[in-house]
Amino acid sequence: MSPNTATVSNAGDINAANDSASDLTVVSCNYAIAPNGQTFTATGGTASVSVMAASGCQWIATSNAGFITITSGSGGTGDGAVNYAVAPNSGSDRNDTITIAGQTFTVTQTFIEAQNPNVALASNGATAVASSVYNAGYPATAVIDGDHKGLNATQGGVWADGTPGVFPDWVEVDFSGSKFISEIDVYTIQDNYKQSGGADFYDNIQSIRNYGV
Ligand SMILES: [Ca+2]
Ligand SMILES: [Ca+2]
Repeated sequence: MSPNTATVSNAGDINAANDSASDLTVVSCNYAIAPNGQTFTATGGTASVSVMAASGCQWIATSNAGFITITSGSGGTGDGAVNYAVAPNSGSDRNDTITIAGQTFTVTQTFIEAQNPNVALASNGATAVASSVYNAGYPATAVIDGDHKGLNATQGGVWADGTPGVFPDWVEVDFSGSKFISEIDVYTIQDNYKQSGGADFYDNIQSIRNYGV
């Protein structure tokens, strides 16, 4: 039978004149799903979609992406549910679909880096400049080397300004593009660093007092 045609007949009736039909009802299957989409974090997870259909109306569900797996309910008749799983996302933000009973269900998944990177590291693309430097042993780049266990830069230590007693001084770190910042840690001279044969350094008087983003 053509999808566009409904035919009723009585092939066993030798008297065609007796065939009759007072009325004819043809049920068309309409489908709906709820919700129409869902967002997942980078860790992924599982969820369910409800399918609403009249009794006797068949439907199927097909994932259109490798990271979306239908775990149960890949097809049914009448009302039903599709359960699916979304894999962890270690790449970039992504979205794709499941086709359910001819409807489009959209899965959106964000990407969050597995670790919280220190975006103020030269190795992560940061750069640093300062208002002045004490000498080449205390460059601005000392604050983006990831090491705060010493005094001068060769020890992993500090930036120091070149204008003693004159304020303000500043050091600026620029990240490699826009970043979401959740935490800022400022390290000063290693706690009460004692210079061999020289002056002691106390971080309560030699430290950055203010910072901002
Ligand atoms: Ca350092
Ligand atoms: Ca100064």
